[in-house]
Amino acid sequence: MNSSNLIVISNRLPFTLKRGPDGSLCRVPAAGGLVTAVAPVVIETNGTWIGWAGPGLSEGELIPESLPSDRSPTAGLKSGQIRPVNLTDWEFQMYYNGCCNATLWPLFHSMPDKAIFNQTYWLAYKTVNQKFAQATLNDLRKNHSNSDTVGIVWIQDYHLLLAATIIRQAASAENLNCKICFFLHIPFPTWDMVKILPWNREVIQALLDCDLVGFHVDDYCLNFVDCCRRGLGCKVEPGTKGTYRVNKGGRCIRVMPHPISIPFSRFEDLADKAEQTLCSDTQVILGVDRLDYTKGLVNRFKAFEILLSTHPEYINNVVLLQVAVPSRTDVQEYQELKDMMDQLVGRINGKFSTAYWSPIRYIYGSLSHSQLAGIYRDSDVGLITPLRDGMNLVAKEFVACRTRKPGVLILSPFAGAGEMMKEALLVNPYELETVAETIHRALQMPENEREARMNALRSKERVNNVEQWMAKFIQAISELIQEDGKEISPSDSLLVQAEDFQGCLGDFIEDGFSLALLLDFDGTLSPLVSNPKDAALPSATKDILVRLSQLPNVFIGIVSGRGVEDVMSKVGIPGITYAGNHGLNIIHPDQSTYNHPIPENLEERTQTLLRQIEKECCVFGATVENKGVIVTWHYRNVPTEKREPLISKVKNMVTKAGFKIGTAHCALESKPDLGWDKGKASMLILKNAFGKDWPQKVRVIYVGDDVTDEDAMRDLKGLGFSFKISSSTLSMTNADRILPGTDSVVKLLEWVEHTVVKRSGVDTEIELRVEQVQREVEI
Ligand code: ADQ
Repeated sequence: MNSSNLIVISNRLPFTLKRGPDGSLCRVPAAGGLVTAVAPVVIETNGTWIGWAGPGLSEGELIPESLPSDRSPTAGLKSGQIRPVNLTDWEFQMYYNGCCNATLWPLFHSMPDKAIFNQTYWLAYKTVNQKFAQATLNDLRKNHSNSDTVGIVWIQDYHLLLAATIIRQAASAENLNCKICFFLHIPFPTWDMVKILPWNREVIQALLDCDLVGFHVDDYCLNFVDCCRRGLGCKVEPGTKGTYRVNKGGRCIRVMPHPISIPFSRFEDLADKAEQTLCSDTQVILGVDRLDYTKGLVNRFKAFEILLSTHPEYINNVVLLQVAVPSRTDVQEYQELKDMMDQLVGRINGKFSTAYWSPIRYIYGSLSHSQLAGIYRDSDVGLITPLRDGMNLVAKEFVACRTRKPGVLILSPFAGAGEMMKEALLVNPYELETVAETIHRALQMPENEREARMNALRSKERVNNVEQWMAKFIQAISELIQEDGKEISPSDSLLVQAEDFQGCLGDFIEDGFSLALLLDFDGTLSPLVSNPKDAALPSATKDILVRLSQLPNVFIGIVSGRGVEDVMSKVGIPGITYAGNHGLNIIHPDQSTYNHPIPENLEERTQTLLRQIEKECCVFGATVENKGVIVTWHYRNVPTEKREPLISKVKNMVTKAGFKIGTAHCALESKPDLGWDKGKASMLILKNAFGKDWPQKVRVIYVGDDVTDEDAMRDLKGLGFSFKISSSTLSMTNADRILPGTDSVVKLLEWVEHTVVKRSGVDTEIELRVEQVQREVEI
């Protein structure tokens, strides 16, 4: 990491803050493995740690320096290296308790029934990701603007899935020298799960705005690259050392399995020094977890109950010691789990307890690492059976602490650790009888087998410790810098390559099908301009549309909000379909027309409204456009500070006159509620051109940039493929893909032309060959 600084972004800072009796703040160090491994590198590279400081820090208050007595890994982190991000109570509630823990956490653990999908949560999540990204950008601007040193931004976990997009867009625009990396601490689920998330595309796209993405194990990498392929149509290739390379927008994103671990020797030391904690007259089965439904505690207790019923010899002789740390106590699912656990413990203890013995000892609380080390060391069986878990560090801590006698580890294969620690007894936590039998096997396991299994586990974990995890990251990032150079490549959203279209449309444009291109005009074919009258079709776009219109089996329709005559004269290509006024008026290639029925006196009412808007609201550069039954008021030229009152005034007039309000780019429209839109018009155009069964005959590509295009994108979903033009990949849309601007539409049209010509070329070749064969047969 020569000439680089490490900038870590995590939901929380690597310590908490406590206010003393005199009102001053002091740091309380966190002792997790991540902090232990990462903090020294942040310190050594004079890097930065960005995170939420907790509710204790007031706005503008400074982070205190560490106390002289602080021996933790973060002690050397100067307060100037820490950028606290402040969250309001509301943000914390919606972003953390809401989106992170009630939406993403259950879904990413493949428990969609527990997930809540809520727009407000999601908006708060975006806002908070924006805050973290801004804090990062401030740091990059200060230290890495046109600089030789690379800022290695390392985003941690599911709280910050969107931050990379915001960072990359600004960094590429401002020439900030950085590489963006991401590490996910929880599982990355299958595409079937991911697509349940209404905002899945934004999430995948944002991860692809990184340079390097790490997951604990290969399974999660495979799930992720599968989502890139199936969700965004990316090309994926195998890389070196078990990595993958995802190609998107001309960039290559490295995806690597990167199993996290623990500071092994620290746990070993703690175990050596820990006091005797457990008495030795009963065998102890140990569970240590945050109280979380993913950790499988209910199943574990039920399996233990089965063990006591099927093997009564354990009554009075075996104890299940469960330590459960209170977690996310504000979230309802967790409160319900707590109640369920209390009842379950009560029921099982009530059923089996004797005068001197109870089967379950249940600690609802946190223990220090040295207390934990003692019980890890002195228990007999580690029972770690999550239903789903990113890695699970407890399994590794248990192994590290077996310094006196081997003990047996029972582990769920649904934890990342299960993929690495094959010498443990692996058991499916959903099969309760099998779990009970596995506990029995562990309790009865001969010493030799215990020793062989535990020795193998310990020697592997000793090497694959968290320091090695950090070293692997540094190695990967150094290789990446060497390969790519230091400069940040532009954001995906600014670059579209032919291969991207091949990925998403390659299979869609099939032989035997015609192709229909339905295209919006302003902002799609022609770049947006301040006066709509000045909009023009660029000559390159026109040339390619003309060529496409002459190809057999290619149909073109222009679907615009402009009046139909207007858009027809702007495009000026004969032999294609034009739909104006959002589809109210259509002119087919044979010059036949469709005009949507309009109620009596509608035009008169519209003209009255038009005059009123003209008189009262066409000030400060605002103009009004008369489109018959649609009136468009443009405020693009109105100074920003003068817009708000005018917009409300126009909205009021439109509603009072009994019309619907439509919003467009710097424009408001008054529309009659005719139950007609670009979607319905598109259907009509396709039916008219190809008949009722058009979906069996034609492949439809729709491209638009406007809110009114969303109707068509929604109606064509599943029947065609749509692109939305938007400068933000984080915008909500019914479209299948987002394209960044009108330039990318030209690339799309070029790709379509190339593909269609190539295919018909191949067809012709085949026909020629068939003819030749037939001639030969005749001779
Ligand atoms: P967690 O879900 O928190 O972490 P885990 O990996 O088991 O799960 O880490 C828990 C940590 O909390 C351990 O270090 C353990 O010692 C500590 N702990 C547990 N119970 C405790 C108790 N009663 N008292 C004190 N400490 C206790 C997330 C993912 C995991 C992933 C880690 C790291 O969900 O899958 O392994 O991040 O990436």
